[in-house]
Amino acid sequence: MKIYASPHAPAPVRDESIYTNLAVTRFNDFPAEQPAFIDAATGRVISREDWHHLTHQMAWGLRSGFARLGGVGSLERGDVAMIFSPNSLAWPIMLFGGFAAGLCMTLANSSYTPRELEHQWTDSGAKVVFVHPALLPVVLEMFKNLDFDLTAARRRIIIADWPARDPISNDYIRMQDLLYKGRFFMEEKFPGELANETALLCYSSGTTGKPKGVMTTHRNLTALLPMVDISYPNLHEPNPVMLGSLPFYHIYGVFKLLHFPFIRGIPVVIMQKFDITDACKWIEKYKVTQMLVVPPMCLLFTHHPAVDKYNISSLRLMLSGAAPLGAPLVMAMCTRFKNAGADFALIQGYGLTETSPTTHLLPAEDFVRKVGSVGPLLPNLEARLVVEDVQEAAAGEPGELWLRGPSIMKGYLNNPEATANSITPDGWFKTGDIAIVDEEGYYTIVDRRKELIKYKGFQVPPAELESVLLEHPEIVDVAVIGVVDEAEATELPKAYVVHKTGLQFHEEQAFGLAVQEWIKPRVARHKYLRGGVVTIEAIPKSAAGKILRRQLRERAKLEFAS
Ligand code: 4UV
Repeated sequence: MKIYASPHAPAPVRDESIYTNLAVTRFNDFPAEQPAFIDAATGRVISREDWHHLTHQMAWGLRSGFARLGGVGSLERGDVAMIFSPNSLAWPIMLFGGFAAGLCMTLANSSYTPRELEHQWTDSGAKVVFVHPALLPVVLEMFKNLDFDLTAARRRIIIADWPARDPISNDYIRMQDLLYKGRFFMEEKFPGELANETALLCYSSGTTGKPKGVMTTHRNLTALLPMVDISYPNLHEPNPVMLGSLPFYHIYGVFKLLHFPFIRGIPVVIMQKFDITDACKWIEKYKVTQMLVVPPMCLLFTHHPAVDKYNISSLRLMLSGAAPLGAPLVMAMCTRFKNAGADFALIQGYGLTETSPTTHLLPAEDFVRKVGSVGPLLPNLEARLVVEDVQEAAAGEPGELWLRGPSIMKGYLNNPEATANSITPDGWFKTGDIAIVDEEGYYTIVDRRKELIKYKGFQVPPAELESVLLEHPEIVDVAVIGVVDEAEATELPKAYVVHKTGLQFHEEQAFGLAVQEWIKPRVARHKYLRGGVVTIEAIPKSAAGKILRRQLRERAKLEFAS
C-alpha cells in the first residue's frame, strides 16, 4: 500500500471543543479590543471581547432563556439548532453561542425552498431554527407542510435580527431577547467533554444519493485550525483584513471565514451576499488584503468594470476553492492585478464538507509555477490514490483520492450504510475525486468519480433533482449530469428525460423549456437546470440498473459541439 505523507511537520492538536479552543486557549493571542467581525454595509464592529461576551450570553439564552420565553422546552447538550440566514453579523453569535451551549448546529442554504428545508429539518432532528427575518415565510411554509400550527411553529423559531430590531410581529422570540440576561459556557469546568460530539451538521450528497448530514465533531474543527494555520500563507501584513464574501452556511465559508481568521487575528468584513461591485467597494473602503472565492467570482474580477472604478490595490491574496481553477483564469487574473502590487497571489485550495473542509492548500510562492495544482497535503493528513477501489495508482497516474487524519468527519447522520461506503474500517475516507500527485508532492484534481455536480461551488446532487423531476406528470425516467460551461467557469446541471408518451421532434424544445420552468419553484436557484433539458428515448443503464452517466456526458459534449 502506497501511503503519501504530508511534507509539513505535524501540527499540534488539542483535544478540546472548538469553543474552548477559540474562547479560552487562543483567545488571548490577540488584543481583546481588536475587531473580529465587521458588517460591511453598516460598519458595525464585533471585537474579540464583544464576541466573547455575546456568545456566552447567547449560550445562556439557548439553555435557559428560550424556555422561559415560551420556546419549546429547554435546549440541552446535543440538541440540534438550525441556522437559516444569509451572512450577517448575527452569525458568529448564533453559531458560537450554540457551540458554547453544547448544541449541534445545522446550517441550511439560505436559498432553499420549503421542501428542501424540510428535508434538512426532519433529517437532522432540529429542535429550533434561527431565521433571518426575510426568510420567515419559507420557514412558516415548511412548518405548515409539517402540520405544525402557528403557535407550535413560533415556539421553535428564533428571529436572527441582531443588532437591529426587525419590525415583525412580537409573537416571535428574537435573538435580542435571549441576550444580555445571563452567561453560560458548557465546558467551563470540563474543557474536553464535548470534543467527540457533533458540532456542525452541514449537508453533502457525498459520492452518491441525496444530501446527508455530515457529522463534523468539535475535535475535527479544533484539529484543523493549526493544520490550516501552518499551510495558509502568512503575508506578514501590519493590518490584515479578510472579505467575508462566501456564504457561511457552506463548510468553506463557515470554516475559513468564521473560525480560521479568529486564530490569525484577521478581522472579517461580512457581506450579506457576494456582488462584484459591492466587493470592490468594500475592498477599497476597508483596505481588504485577502479574500476567498470560487472560480466564477475570479472570472468576474477579470472583466468587470467595477474593478477599475475602485481602488482595490490593498488586495494581496485570493484563495479559490470548491471547484477547479484552471491556468487560463489564473493568468488572466495576473494580468488584471498586475497593478495590485508585486505580491498578489491567487492560490487554490481543496476540501470537502466531509473533511471539515480543507485538506490541500497551494503555497503563495508556487501559484504560477504550480498553476492548476491544489498544493501539498496539510499536516497530520495521509493520502492514497486508489484505482477501482482496490489497487494503488502507479506513480504519476491518476487514482481516487483517499484521505486519513484527524479532520475527517465522524460519519453521516443516521446513515451507517453511507458511512461504511465512504470510510474504510482503517479510517480512509474516499473523496470520489480523481487526483494525481507529482514528484514534489503537489496534487492536482483531474476528474470526479462521484455523481456530484458543482454549480459555482455549490453542490447539486443529481439524485435529488432526479427525484423531483420524476414527480413531473409527463416524465417517466430521468438522469441529471453536469456539463462544463467555460464562459462561466462552472458546471451546469442538465437533464435527460424520457417522456411518458414520447414527443414529436418539433415538440421537444418547448417541453424542455417548460420543464426548466417547472422545476424553479421546487428547488434552490443553484439547482436550476441551466444546462438544458433533452428528451431521449431511454436512459442508458447498466445491467444492474445504474445510470451510465459517463455515456450521457460524452453525448452532451457532442450536443454542445453540434
Ligand atoms: O463538500 P463540498 O461542497 O466542499 C467544498 C469545500 C471547498 C474548499 C475549498 C478550498 C478550501 O480551502 C476549503 O477550505 C474548502 O467545496 O464539495 C466538495 C467537492 O468539491 C470539489 C470536489 O469535487 C470535492 O469533492 N472541489 C473542491 N475544491 C476543489 C474541487 C478544487 N480546488 N478543485 C476541484 N474540485
